[in-house]
Amino acid sequence: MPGKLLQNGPFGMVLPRLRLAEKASAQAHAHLGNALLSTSIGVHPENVRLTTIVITAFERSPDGGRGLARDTRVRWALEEVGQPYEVRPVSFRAMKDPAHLALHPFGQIPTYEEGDLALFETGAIVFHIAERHAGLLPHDANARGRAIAWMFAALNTVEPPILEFATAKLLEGDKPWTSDRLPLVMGRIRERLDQLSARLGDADWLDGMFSAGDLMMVSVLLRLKPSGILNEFPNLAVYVARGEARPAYKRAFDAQLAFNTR
Ligand code: GTB
Repeated sequence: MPGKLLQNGPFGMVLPRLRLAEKASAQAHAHLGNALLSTSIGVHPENVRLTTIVITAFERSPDGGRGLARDTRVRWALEEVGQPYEVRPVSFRAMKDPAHLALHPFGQIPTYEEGDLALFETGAIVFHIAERHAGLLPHDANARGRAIAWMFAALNTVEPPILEFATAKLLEGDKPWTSDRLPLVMGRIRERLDQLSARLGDADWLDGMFSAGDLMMVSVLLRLKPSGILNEFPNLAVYVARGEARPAYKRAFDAQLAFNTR
């Protein structure tokens, strides 16, 4: 169910997609053992939507559609829970305009609009989606708490050195200190990957069933794929591949690729 370039009126594309939402919801309920009631047609009331979800994405992602921009993780979350969405492209210039700054104080993508709710920050957006729809957070309160902890770990503990690497290499690659700095940054990444690898062991996912914690962790680790460093940690490389193999990820990836090559 690829995200759609915004071109419909307020309720466009929503109802025809209910069948997919219904299927995803049923799968999610079976998957996580969610005890919430379903309607007679199998759609949980939470998943019946009359408001279109609209996210923003780069008008043209600098990665040309390799899925590294952060709208991909939001698309993935929406695909996992079977929620249709539309995508509004934003140019680099428009990102700093007052209209976009009203949605995102730091002038970035992605943003998320749903009726009168507007969100920024992918952590908050994915958490919101996971809270509202079955499929990304376990029903058991403790397991849910641990899944949320993994979301924070991905964003607060694992992603920072990865971003430092991207900054050192892409933005400051020509600076005189880069050759000294890069090995230090790589060392910090390796330390985190080593710890993560030890915790994951030979499990499929970080804590039982696939959750929003895995979605966020895989999304963060994907940024390292081109560097080859993930291959030093075979269980993490397989973990990332397992995430990429999920049908919802594939749909999200394909949608952002189509969007960036339209
Ligand atoms: N903490 C915020 C969140 O998680 O939502 C960070 C959002 C963010 O960094 N957005 C970036 C952005 O809008 C796009 S995703 N940048 C424009 C700006 O700041 O002016 C980061 C990104 C961009 C490009 C690639 N790429 O081409 O490989 C990968 C990731």
